[in-house]
Amino acid sequence: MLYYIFTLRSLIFLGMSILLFSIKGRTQQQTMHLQRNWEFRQNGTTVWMPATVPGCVHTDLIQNKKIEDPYFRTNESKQQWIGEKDWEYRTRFDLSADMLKNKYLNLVLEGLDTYADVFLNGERILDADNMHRTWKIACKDKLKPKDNILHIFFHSVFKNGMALKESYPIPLFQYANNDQTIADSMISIFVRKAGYHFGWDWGPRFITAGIWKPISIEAFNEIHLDGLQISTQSISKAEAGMHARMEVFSDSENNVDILLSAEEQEVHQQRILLKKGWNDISFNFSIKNPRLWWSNGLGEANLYRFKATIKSKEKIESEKEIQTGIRTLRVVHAPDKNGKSLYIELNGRPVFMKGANYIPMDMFTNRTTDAQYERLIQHAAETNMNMLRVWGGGYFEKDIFYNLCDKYGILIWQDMLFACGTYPGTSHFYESVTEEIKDNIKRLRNHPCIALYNGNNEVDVAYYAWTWKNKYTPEQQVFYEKTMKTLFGEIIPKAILTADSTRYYHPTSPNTGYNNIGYENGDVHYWNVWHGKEPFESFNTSIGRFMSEYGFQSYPLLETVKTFTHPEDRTLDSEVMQAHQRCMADDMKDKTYGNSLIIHYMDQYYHTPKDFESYLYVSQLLQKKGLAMAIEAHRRNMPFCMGTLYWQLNDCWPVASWSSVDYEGRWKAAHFKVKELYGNQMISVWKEKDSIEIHIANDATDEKKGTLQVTLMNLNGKVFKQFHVPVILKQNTSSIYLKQSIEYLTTGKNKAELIFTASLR
Ligand code: BMA
Repeated sequence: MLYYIFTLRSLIFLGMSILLFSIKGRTQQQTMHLQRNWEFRQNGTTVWMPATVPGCVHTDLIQNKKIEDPYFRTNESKQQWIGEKDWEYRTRFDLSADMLKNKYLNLVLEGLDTYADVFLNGERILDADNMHRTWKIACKDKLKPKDNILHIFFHSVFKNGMALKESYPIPLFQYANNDQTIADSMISIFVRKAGYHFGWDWGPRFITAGIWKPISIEAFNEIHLDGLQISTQSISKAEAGMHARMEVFSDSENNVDILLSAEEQEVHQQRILLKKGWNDISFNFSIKNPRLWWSNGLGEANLYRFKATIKSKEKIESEKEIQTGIRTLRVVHAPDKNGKSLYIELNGRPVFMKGANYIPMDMFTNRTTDAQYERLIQHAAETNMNMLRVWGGGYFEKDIFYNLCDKYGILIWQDMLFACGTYPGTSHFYESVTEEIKDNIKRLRNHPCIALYNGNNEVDVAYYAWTWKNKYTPEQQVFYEKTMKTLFGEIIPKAILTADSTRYYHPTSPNTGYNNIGYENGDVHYWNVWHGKEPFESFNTSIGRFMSEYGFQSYPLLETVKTFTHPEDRTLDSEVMQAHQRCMADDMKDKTYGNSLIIHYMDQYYHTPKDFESYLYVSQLLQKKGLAMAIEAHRRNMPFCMGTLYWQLNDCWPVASWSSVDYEGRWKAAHFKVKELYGNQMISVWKEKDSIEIHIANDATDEKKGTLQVTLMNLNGKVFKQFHVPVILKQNTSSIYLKQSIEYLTTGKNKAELIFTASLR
C-alpha cells in the first residue's frame, strides 16, 4: 500500500515536472503546413482556379469541372493536351512571430512533379527536375510576417525530356505499351518521373504535373535532430541488441545530452560534444524481453515507439519519434547444393514469401485515400500474403503504405525506380538519382516491413534477353554497359548505403535472366505463360529459387466495367473496351493482342462464353486456374523455391489486367483462390507419371498433427475410395503424404466423371 502511494505521488510529481519542463524548455522546432489558399492556372491564361495541395493538374481540372472523368470511355485520348502544357500554382501565407523568431526556416517541398521553378516572394529559389526528390531550401531571409507568396511554375515534361533525349549520345529504349508514338514514350527514361505515367501494359497515359506531396516550413534553432534510425542487430528471448543512428545539425560546438526511450522507458543516455555542422552519431543499446515483429501468419507484428531527445542544459533542443519493429532479417543469396539460394530469414527462421507485385493504386497519386490504402493492404493480409513487391515503374510509396505493411506484417521488396528500359548515364542523372534514393531510403529505413532493396525491374533482361543489345553498335554497347555498371553497381548501392547500411541490395530483378536462363541462381520472372503463349502446365516445370513475377490477365468485375462504359460499349471489341486493354504486341499497334491471348488460353481450358458478362467471368476463372497451378508448383517445391509473387495485386484504373483485385477494390476469382493457397497449410494434388501424389506445404512455426482425408467419387457424389492418413506436418516443409497409382484408383471407372478431393482435418 505504502509503495502504491509512493508510486502514485511520484507519478503526479513526474507528470508535473514534465509539464513544467516542457513549458520552460520547449523546443522551438516547429512545422507549418502550406496546404491552404492554393490556386492554379494554365500558363498563358488569366484565370486562377482553386487548387488542392497535395494534388495534380488533372484532379484540379476535374474538381473545377474543366474535364470529365479521365477513366470514362475513351476520355484518356481527349486529355493528352494537359501533359503538353505548362501550369502554375501559387499560394499566399502568413507566418507567426513565434515561427519567425527561429534561427533557421526551411521550405520543405516533399514532392514536385516534375520540372518546377519555385519562386518565394518573387525570388527564384529552386529549379526542380525530379518527382521523387524532397527539396529543403533555407529561406529565413526571404520570409516575412504577412503575405508571403509561393509561386511554382511547372514546365511540361516534353520540352525537357525531348531536349535530354536529343542531347544524349546514344538512343535509349523502353518497353512502354501505349498507343502514343515511340518517340514520346522514350522521353520517360530521361525524366525522373514515375514511369507508369507514360503508359504501361495495364495503364493509361496521363502526364501529370503538380505538387504531389506536402509543402511545409520547418523551423529550428541551434540544434536540429534531422534523422534517426533504429535497427536490430541481434535477438534472443531475453534481450535484443539494438543500434541507433542519428543525424544532427549543430550551428556551433555544443555539449548536449542525448536521450533515447522505447515505449517511454529510457534505454540510453549519453553526453556528447556536437561539432559545428553535421554530426553522425551512433550507439548500441538493448531492449529486454523484446516482443518481436513477425510477418503475417507467423506471429504478431509488434511495433515499438522510439523517441530521441537532444537537451542542452535544461532545454530540449530537438526531438524525433519513430516507430519500428524489433526483428532481424537476412536475405540469403548464397551458394548451396542446388545453385544459389534466394530466401528471407526473419528472426533466424527461413520464411517462404507469398505475395504479389504492387503497382500504384491510381494514375493520380493524391486520389488514393488512407482508407483505400488500408483496404488494399488488408486484402493482401486476409489472403495470407507476407510480401509485396513495390515495382520500379511507380514511385516510392507514401508513409501510410509502409505503416500499414508494418502493422499487417507484410514484408516489402522495394525496387528502385527503374523499369524495363535502358537508362542514361550523365553526371547530372547520377547525382539526381543519388539524392532521390537518399531522400527516400531515409524515410523508409525504420519500417520493419522493408526486406530488401532492388536496383531495377528488368533492365538487364531488356538489354540482354530481349536483345536490345543488338540495336547498338559495338562501341555503343561498350558505352551503355559501362553506364549500367556504374548506375546499378556503384551509384545506387552507394546512395542506399549512405542512408541505410542494414539491408541487402539486389542489383536487378530478375537476376537470373528471363524465362529460361539460370533458374537455379536467384529470382525469376516467368512469362512463357502469357507473353510466350505456353500452356499453364509449364508453370509446373519452370520453377526458380524465387518467383518474383509471373501472371495471367483477366477482366474486372462487371460492376467495375459499368463505371467506365455505356451499355453499348459492353462488347469485347468495342473501342471503349479496347482502350481499357493495354497489352499490345511488340509493335504497339495490335490493340486486340491482350484479348486474343485470353481467348487463346480460354479455348484450351473452357468453352466459349455465351455473352459479354460470361466472358468477363470466365476470364477470371481462367486467371484463377493459371495462378493456382503456379502457386501450387512453387510451394510444392519449397525449399528449392522460397518465394512466389504473382503479377499483380491491384490496378491503377479500371482495366483488363493481371490484377487479382480490380481498381474498385473488388476481388477477382483468383484472389479467393490465392487466399486458400497462401494459407499456412496448402494441399496440392499432383500427378507424377503413373501416380497421384498429395503434397502438403506447411509454413507454420510448429508441427501440425492431423488427418489427411482423400476421397475419390463421381459427379453424383458416389464415393469409390476414401483414405484417412494420420499426418504430422513438420514446420516449414513441403512433403508428399499419400501416393497412389492411377491404375489402382481408376480401373473400371469412367475417368471423365471422377473427382478427387483432399482435405486436412
Ligand atoms: C512484368 C512487369 C511489368 C509488366 C508485366 C506484364 O515484366 O515488370 O513491366 O507490366 O510484366 O507484362
